[in-house]
Amino acid sequence: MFCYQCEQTAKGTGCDRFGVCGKDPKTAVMQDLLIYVSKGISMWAHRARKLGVIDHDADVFVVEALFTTITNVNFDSDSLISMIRKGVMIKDSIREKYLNACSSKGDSPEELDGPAVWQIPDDEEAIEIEAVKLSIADKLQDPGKDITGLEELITYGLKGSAAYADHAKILGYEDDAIYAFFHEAMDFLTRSNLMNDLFGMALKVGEKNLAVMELLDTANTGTYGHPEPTEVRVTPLKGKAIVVSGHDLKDLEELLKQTEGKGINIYTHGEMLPTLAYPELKKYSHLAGNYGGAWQDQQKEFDAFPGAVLMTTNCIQKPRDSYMDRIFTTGLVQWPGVPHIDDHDYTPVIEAALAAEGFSEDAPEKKIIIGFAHNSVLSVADKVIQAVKDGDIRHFFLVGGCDGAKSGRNYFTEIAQQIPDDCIILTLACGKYRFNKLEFGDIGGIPRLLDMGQCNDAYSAIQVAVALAGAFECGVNDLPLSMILSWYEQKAVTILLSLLYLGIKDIRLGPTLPAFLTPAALEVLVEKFDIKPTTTAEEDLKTILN
Ligand code: SF4
Ligand code: SF3
Repeated sequence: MFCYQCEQTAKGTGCDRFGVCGKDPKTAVMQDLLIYVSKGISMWAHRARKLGVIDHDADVFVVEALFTTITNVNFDSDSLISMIRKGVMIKDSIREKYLNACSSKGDSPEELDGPAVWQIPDDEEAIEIEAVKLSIADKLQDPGKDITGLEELITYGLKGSAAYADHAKILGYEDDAIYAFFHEAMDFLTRSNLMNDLFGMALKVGEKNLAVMELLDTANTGTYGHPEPTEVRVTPLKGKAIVVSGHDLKDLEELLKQTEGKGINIYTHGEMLPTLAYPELKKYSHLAGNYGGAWQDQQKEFDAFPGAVLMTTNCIQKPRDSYMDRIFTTGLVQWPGVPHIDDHDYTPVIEAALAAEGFSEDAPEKKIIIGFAHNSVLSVADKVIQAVKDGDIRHFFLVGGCDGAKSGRNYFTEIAQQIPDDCIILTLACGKYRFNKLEFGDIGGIPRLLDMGQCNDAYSAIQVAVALAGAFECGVNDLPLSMILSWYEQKAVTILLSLLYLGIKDIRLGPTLPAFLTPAALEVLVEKFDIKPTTTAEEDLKTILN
């Protein structure tokens, strides 16, 4: 196996024996093979589309396959093999449709090879041998590290976008142009490309991801209303309990409906925290608050949680035996031996919660304020703009992104703490748990810490930045705004590509730079976008504010 798609990759270079995340070699190569098969589907789907043939199964499969291979989503090689088998059938079917469309138009079909014609061996051992042959490890030799790194940058960006497209689809929001782009980009990756073209495509992924994040924003706000500033409890209440982690709002809603009146409190965890600010979700009185912090703390937190645990989307870690009988996955998340909930039937989760002890007493009350997505922030834009003009607000910092286990991530707590009192901190995604329970006070009634939501709510941050630039009649790069991003997995990659597509410069990225970007690729990013690694909180603040 070889995998270097996330920030915690072994030795900062690549996991080659076993994933630091817990991914075993078989799962790793099956994930690579799933991407390979998806490229085959896209090669045909991209060409078929040009002839007016759209295959929704092919569209959805490629998006789900990309999402499935994101860090900490699917650790179950058997389920991956089933997906690969299904993918090969979809590939053959879209190929047939393309050939038929060509013949009815009197066109001669293109002859494709590689992933387009790959066939799956019958027995599992042979599949594994093929998977090893087609994995990333081989590509590092030919076409080499520079090109492979950029191809992977594009692939990881697509993976991140696919997660957002999947969430939107679950709420009934789809966009054909977005599906078309996934196929176009996956097809592009099957060709030999020059570095410049690869950079161009990476920025195009960023551009299209803006459309995907907008679609998801429309899906979330269209279904559950606009998040509103909301005080939420971050300590548990006495009683039976279920904690829900991940990004999928629909899963939470269905669980809330099914637990109504059952005497079970529902808690959010990790990236589910922002849901407590959506009108159509917070109306449920048994949505009691948030429990715990970011994903990497789950093992000790779920261990101590006296109820059932539901993992929607990423990020799951190896469950401890202590809660193996009360943890469940849903959506594309899978862990071998963990029951998977299909079709939103949460009966087993509810039964496990009722069988568990529950909290024996109320913990001391502690609350934080969340819900500062674009609608809430822009509704007080006049006040914010005036405060900047009056010199009451000196600078805005966007400190957000993923969290992770590395000790270098203390940087993000330190910088949030050291940002001067006349500055506003915008935050989003799970990286905020490094500081979101600290006191930051306010500037003339505007809270100094504005939690904009999940990672996909980077869309909100961009909306706010663009609106501020409009009000001050300048470009986003001329605003008193600095972006300090923490990355861990591939959704952070796609957000970074979106920011680069928008021409945003001077982004500080940490705690380490991606292993898949070689010095040659980094040189281009530094030259074009002035992207910088984080240093120390003191040093970076000094440079930014001087
Ligand atoms: Fe290693 Fe990250 Fe890949 Fe897991 S996802 S195998 S930790 S690089
Ligand atoms: Fe966090 Fe996984 Fe990336 Fe949605 S939950 S940001 S790491």
